[in-house]
Amino acid sequence: MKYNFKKIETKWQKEWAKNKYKNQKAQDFSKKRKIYILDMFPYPSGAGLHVGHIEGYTGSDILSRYYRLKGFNVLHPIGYDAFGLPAEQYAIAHKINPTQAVKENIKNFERQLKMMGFSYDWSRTINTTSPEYYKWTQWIFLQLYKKGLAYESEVPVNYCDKCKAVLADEETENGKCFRCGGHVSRVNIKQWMLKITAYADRLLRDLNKVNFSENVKTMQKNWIGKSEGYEVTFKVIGVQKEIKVFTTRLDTLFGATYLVLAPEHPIIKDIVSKDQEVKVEEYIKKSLNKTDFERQVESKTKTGVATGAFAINPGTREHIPIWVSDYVLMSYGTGAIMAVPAHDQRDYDFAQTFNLNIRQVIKPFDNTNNTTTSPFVYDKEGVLINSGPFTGVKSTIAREKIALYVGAQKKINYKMRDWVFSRQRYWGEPIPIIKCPKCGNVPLREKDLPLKLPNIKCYAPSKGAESPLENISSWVNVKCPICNSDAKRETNTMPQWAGSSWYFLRFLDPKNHKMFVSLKKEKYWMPVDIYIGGTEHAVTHLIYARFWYKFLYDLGYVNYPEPFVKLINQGMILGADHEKMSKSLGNVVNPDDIVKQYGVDALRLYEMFLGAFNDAKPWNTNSFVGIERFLNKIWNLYDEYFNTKNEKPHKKVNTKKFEIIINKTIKKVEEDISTFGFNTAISAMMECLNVLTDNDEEIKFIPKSVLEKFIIILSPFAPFITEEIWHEMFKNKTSIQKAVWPKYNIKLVEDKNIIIAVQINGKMKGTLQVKRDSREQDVLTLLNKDKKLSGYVLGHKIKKTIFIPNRLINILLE
Ligand code: ANZ
Ligand code: ZN
Repeated sequence: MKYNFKKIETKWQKEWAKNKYKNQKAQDFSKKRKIYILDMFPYPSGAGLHVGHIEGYTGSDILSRYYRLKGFNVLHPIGYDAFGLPAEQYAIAHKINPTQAVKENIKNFERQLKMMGFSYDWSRTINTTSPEYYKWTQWIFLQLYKKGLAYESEVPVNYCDKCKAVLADEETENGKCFRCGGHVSRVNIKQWMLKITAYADRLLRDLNKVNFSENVKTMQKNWIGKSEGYEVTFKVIGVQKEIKVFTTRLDTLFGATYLVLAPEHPIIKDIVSKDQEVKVEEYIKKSLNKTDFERQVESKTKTGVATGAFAINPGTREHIPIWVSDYVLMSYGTGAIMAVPAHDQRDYDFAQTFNLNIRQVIKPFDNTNNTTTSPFVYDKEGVLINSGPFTGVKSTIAREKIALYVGAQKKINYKMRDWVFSRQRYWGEPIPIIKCPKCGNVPLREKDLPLKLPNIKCYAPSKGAESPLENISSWVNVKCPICNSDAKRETNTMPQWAGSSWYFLRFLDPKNHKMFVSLKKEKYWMPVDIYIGGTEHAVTHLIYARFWYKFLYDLGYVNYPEPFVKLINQGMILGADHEKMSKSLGNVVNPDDIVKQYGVDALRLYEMFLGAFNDAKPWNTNSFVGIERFLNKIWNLYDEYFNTKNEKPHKKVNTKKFEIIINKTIKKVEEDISTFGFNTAISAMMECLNVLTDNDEEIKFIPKSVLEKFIIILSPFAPFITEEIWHEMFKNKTSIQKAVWPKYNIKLVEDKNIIIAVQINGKMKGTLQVKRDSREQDVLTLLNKDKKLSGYVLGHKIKKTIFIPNRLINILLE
């Protein structure tokens, strides 16, 4: 009989909905041990769930179901991150309101998530675009504002000259507008900023407190980009001006043969010589249209222009030329560098292009001859040469000595910039600020939150560097809450990342009207024990969320220094062609189609069996055959056992092998789940099933408890078929979600003989195979029989032995 997944899965989908998913509800303050298992909540796009979502969500669902069976109080919530550009673009394209579009998309997502049997606590669902939710996003913004961590600043943005509109980075392609192909230039506009740099050091340091992959930690470290060096001052000749540079290699000062300023550097106009003025101006104009990213692209040919001015190298006292080049960024350090072409590749390329002086001042430790001309840029540590009083000093030591000599200051710089927190868009959280001509920026009173988005007809980006909200005069024009004069609302909205920076806290207390989360519930549930999602959020979201959480911690609203204890990254599921799934390649797999053809359990098992959880892996429809066979075999086994009448003739069957395999499998599945080895857990269950079904004659003699245990350990992976068997064959009245994870019998699992280590005087000398739980005396007897090992002891007196059963014996000789 073939397993009828369609009928059975539909039945349980309805049944679970009917009892309001009560078995997956998390209990606040339960005495049971808590575990918070969090998915990165989805962006509800029009396309519905992607097979990549299903991969991560199945993994977290297996964990959640497993820990419930283990007796934990599991919190496993889901919600929707629905503000942002894609929803707005979808709404513009389909000529519907974004609110409406989001509503429809969420409905579809929820249908699919429930179809998949994901055991979320559905009573805690949130949606970042609902006013009850974004009230608190706005509230957190106000706290940041009050602490001086939200401020306004002129910042360059992408601006399409043709559309006359501000573009997000992802709306530009190679310096062209994605909509009209027009030229994109950089213009400065006033933007809201969040001072995330104030947390740079803690965001870096506290990476020690969390269990993220090395890969993610490195990405975060690089993004924060801590750099320790010195600031040195160079005097400009002929004018009363100084140029400060930031360098990590002050030891190379005697090799600094010119200075370079970023084109935006304000000092340029004060120092440029008459004859270079026009050239310099032209160069500056050209480079201002490039983004910082384009300017940093490594290329051998550097561009630049001389200012005609000179500075004094404070080490050598030489006069060195001052240049302007866009490979120096205004946004880092001081916007000026001392160039050391012998020891820095970019400086070397620049010096080559413009025929500037190159002087070697560091030689490698192992290089004895004093080569002053080197074709290679030597950028490592070494010993100083050509450096006056510092010649012969090690580079690492020379830095401090030279700093004293020239009066340079120690300085720490970060690559990380403050977070640009405003968008000239409709579909985001309104920023709760009123702009009063007399009082300046006035924050809304907390009792006036949420500040709702007005319903408008046209939410396309407006012409000019303004938000479409600018045109809604009834919304924009207000009285100042302080002085009652005519004032205007801030019309920029928050970026896509705002709502996701704290959503994991709202799940703990989603209906609280007084606070974003109660301190007590926060204390009970946080931190998130396991966070699962793709690496595409390794920086951005994961840094923003850590930043907001630390900020709330400093204000005393949350209880821990870090929000996420452990982060697990699922690997990307590629198309069958090994390419990233995309509409344009036509290799996208629709989960609804798969479910129709093979069923939910099959899709869940298939995705988990495809490969290691964190590896990238291509889709391969052929492998469904094996999964289908597995499910049918399970069904037939239980059907045969429970539903066939004809007892087999009585012959002696040794059931010990069934006991052994089920105990081994329980142990293996348990270990694999706790290390996210879902694919190997499934293999182990397949092997177990093979043993159980090996001989048709014997099926009737399998102990019922073995079959029961098997169905329980399979249930986190395949919740539908197991629930059906649990009810219809084992005749249970409650859900398999209420079952208890079976304990394995260690005696049946472990092999009788084990290997222990043998040490003589604390040094490892070999190993011995002994019976499990052997006593010290037995081990010594065996050791004396061993040819090699007995040799170490023979003729010596034993002073003492240290014996750790099943692990080690250490013999100390006199
Ligand atoms: C002299 C020097 C000699 C440097 C040498 C390096 C090697 P990180 O580690 O990234 O902080 N630099 C400083 N400010 C810059 C800016 N605004 N734009 C472009 N480059 C800048 O790198 C610090 C080094 O990058 C600094 O140390 C400076 O070059 C350059 F053998 O100074 B160095
Ligand atoms: Zn006012």
